Amino acid sequence: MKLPLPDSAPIGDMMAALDSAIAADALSIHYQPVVALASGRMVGVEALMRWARPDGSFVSPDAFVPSAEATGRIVPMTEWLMRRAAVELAPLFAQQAELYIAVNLSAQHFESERIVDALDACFGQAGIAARRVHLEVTERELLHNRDGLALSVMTALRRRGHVLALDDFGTGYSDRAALDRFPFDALKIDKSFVAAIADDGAPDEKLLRALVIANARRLTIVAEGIEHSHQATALAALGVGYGQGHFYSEPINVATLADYLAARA
Ligand code: G
Ligand code: G
Ligand code: MN
Repeated sequence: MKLPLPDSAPIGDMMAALDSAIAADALSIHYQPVVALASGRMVGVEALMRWARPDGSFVSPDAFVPSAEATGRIVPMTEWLMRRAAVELAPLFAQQAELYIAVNLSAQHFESERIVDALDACFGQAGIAARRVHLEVTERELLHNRDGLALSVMTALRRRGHVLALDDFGTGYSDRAALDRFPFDALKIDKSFVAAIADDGAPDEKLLRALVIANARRLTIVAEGIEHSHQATALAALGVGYGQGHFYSEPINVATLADYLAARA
């Protein structure tokens, strides 16, 4: 298999290349800081999978995560990510008692209880408490829920102390129904709502509606895709507690993350 493949390569080719990538240790993790909007303090990171081509560029997760999900590889890949992240972050987490990591989960993770023990095996063993491991899931992933299994997996995760966040809020068909059916603690406002904040800080009607929904359920709100200071200011004024985006930091590797934290300590 010749790399790099175009992002539009057929799924079989993509998976064969991905298998070689795993064998060649070409997967890595970038972490995007999440900050408290009022103070600018970093509170956590979102872990984002990266697949490096030999030339140093990255295959977009949008190109390989869907095929990994379709072929079942997302489960071992996520377990690899969790194990690696626990090792990479353990020193930082020991220094900064309040930091959390958010991991993106897929539909398959809600088809068995395997994820509950996998989280403990990866993070618990590394001394990272469950409350410091947040799990992000989109409404799309939960649509596949069969026999109430997703609900029991989520309930088990919460009982262990994990924090559950509904990702990409506002882009699903029935995000509100997902909030009513499943025990979420937090909601991540999709970047399209943040991008729609006008230069004068005026929010879009849809953003206001999303905030009403979140506040009525007392959910923690994290805004995604903050690129400009006026967006951060407007979101903070609207009562949004947390945010992430290029304005604060792009997703970065663990060494850069350590520098970022040191510079802001
Ligand atoms: O940085 P960005 O291009 O990283 O990510 C693109 C998309 O890929 C996002 O929707 C993100 O949630 C998804 N993604 C990144 N890493 C992972 C992962 O480890 N697991 C899953 N399921 N999705 C991921
Ligand atoms: O779908 P999810 O929210 O998990 O994925 C986050 C995605 O958003 C990743 O692809 C990440 O690289 C991207 N991202 C992070 N910060 C910004 C930003 O400020 N602007 C834009 N457009 N994308 C961002
Ligand atoms: Mn996410």
